Amino acid sequence: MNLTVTDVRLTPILVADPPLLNTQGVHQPYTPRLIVEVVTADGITGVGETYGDTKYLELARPIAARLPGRPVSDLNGLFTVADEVAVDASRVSGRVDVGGLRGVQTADKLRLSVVSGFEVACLDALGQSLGLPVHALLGGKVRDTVEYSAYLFYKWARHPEGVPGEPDDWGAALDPAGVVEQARRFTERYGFTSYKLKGGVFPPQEEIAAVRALAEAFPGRPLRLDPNGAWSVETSLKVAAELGDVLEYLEDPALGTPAMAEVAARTGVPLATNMCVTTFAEIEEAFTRGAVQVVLSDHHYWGGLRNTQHLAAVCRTFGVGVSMHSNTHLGISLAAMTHVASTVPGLHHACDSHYPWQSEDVLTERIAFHGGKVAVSDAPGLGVRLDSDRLAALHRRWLEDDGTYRDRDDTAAMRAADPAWTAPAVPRW
Ligand code: GKR
Ligand code: MG
Repeated sequence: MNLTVTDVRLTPILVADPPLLNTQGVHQPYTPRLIVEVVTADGITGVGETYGDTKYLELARPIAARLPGRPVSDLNGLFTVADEVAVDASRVSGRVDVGGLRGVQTADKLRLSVVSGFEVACLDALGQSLGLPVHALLGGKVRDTVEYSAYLFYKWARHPEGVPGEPDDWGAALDPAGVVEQARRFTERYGFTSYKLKGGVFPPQEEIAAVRALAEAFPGRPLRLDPNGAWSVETSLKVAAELGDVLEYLEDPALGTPAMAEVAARTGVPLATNMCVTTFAEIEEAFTRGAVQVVLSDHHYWGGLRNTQHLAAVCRTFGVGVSMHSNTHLGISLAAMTHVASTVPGLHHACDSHYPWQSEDVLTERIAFHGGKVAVSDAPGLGVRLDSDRLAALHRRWLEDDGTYRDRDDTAAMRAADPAWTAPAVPRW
């Protein structure tokens, strides 16, 4: 067996995304993703997926160039290689990360997000070489299925007039009835039994009404509301008081650890985050101040599957829960999320996934949800196969794009409908 990397292919693509609303604006009709292929001397190809915006691509290229000749098993070496690559200062200084949802952009956060795509591809190649599933390389699964929640969004029926985009059959969801209807469809199509509503779009009373309507339609089911830090401490406390009896947790009601700590100190409703704990350096303050009760990992920005396991271990040590949130992603990332989630003990909350919103994928077979769960694959590697024709078609879309969609910008996308739109000041309410 020869585990030496002989080739690395990077393919940026644009994938169709519906007009989902969030506090920043609306999803673009096409979202950039980067597909990573790592080829070994034995001709085995491992696949990974991460953000595909220009700043990630710029960093992925020099890292890819340094991998041939190294073994795919050298996962720690990926971090060393990434550290050797300089990050263009203009990509990080004074910029906010991931549409403003992950604090200030730093060179380290950029590097970790890129490393995650290579780590997953190397694990896939290594698993295929050894005849072992990725979960076995991570120490073994402790469950056979991973539960996901329906990820509900306020949504327009279609992208704004004059904007290209693929049609979808989800319809609009702009009020409590629309949200409940969307949740019903999620349940019918995928069997989800817990629900997360992306908030921060409408005034809190309207979003409270939507969660109440969900509680009536699905009594006893776990519900979450995530306004991405759009509320003040006082507003967060009012929402917690009004919805405390039906919420599993409130996700990032207020922005930043100090505000979250204040909310946490004055409510019994658990708080979850994927915004104020996004790096290992942010853990100490958040945990010692009791700011969060659940950390939602995202293996892309935590630097991969093994770092997600490390995060889970730290959370366990401090009695803080762990689960996962998601961003627009395809099946390779869902497979990776499922493998790592299967290895995490004490996963008490369903992970969320954007995958049902993605009508397109680069796999030969879509990953299926049954009863809201994904079965953990025991096939070697991730257990997925790349469809090279689909990959080429989505790459062609990226090549033909004039640059409008190569960098995700929900605020700019909203301006197509409302030219005066600017991302609202936080807190908005
Ligand atoms: O896709 O609109 C979105 C989400 O708001 C995403 O960007 C967030 O990162 O889903 C994420 C979250 O849980 O905050
Ligand atoms: Mg969130």
